[in-house]
Amino acid sequence: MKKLLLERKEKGCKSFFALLDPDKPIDINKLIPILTRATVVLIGGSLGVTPYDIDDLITRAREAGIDKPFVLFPGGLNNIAANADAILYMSLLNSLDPYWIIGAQVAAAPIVKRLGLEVLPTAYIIVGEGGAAGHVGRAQTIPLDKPELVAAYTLAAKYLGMQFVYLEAGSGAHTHIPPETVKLTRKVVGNDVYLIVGGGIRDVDTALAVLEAGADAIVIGTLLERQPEKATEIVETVNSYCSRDAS
Ligand code: 1GP
Repeated sequence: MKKLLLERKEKGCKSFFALLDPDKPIDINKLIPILTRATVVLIGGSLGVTPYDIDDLITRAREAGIDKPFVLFPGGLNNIAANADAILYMSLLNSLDPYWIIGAQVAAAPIVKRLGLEVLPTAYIIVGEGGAAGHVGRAQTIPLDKPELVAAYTLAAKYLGMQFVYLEAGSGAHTHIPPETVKLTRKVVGNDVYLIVGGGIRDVDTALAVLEAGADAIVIGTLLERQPEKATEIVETVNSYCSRDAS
């Protein structure tokens, strides 16, 4: 999984993470055009999700022919499930509660080991509204007009050895992470951090702006069910990046 993402980055390709929240109604068949084009399928949610829901969803998706890596995006210990391939092993760096910085990770570690999940060491940084993740994770969210703080957190993550950094505006956020923030962050940390950006991305232009500013991957959740045709347009744009660079 990690290899797949880093190889794509190396080639100048961008990646599309399709996020499924098992707490919301999901019609897998309707999502097939998007999920078959996605780089990975993220699964998780802040509320109301059990490992059984996640395992069931992965089984249904595989039965529907979705042959993709399924990666846990855990909203808590209740999101660790055996059928997944890998886990974003996240520390919410700007939480005010040590539980979300290291407590949950200690409790999760033996379970992750027992299940044999591939681990992607990930800093999770919440910016702006923050949504349910910000509330549940007791984040001191970074103001949208303070890109230098986002860059400083990301640099700290890099110095702590975290290879992946997820900049989160919150699911369904009215304002996504500004491309200028991504650009400054990329400039400050260099190219060796894998930058994932999500929350409130709803159209091709925004997706492109965020990717061109330096994100390696974007996460799309809300749009999948609400406007699948728009999500399909975005995934196609993301996937055209490799060919665009080659031309
Ligand atoms: C949420 O970043 C993800 O954790 C995706 O956000 O639902 O707004 O696409 P959206």
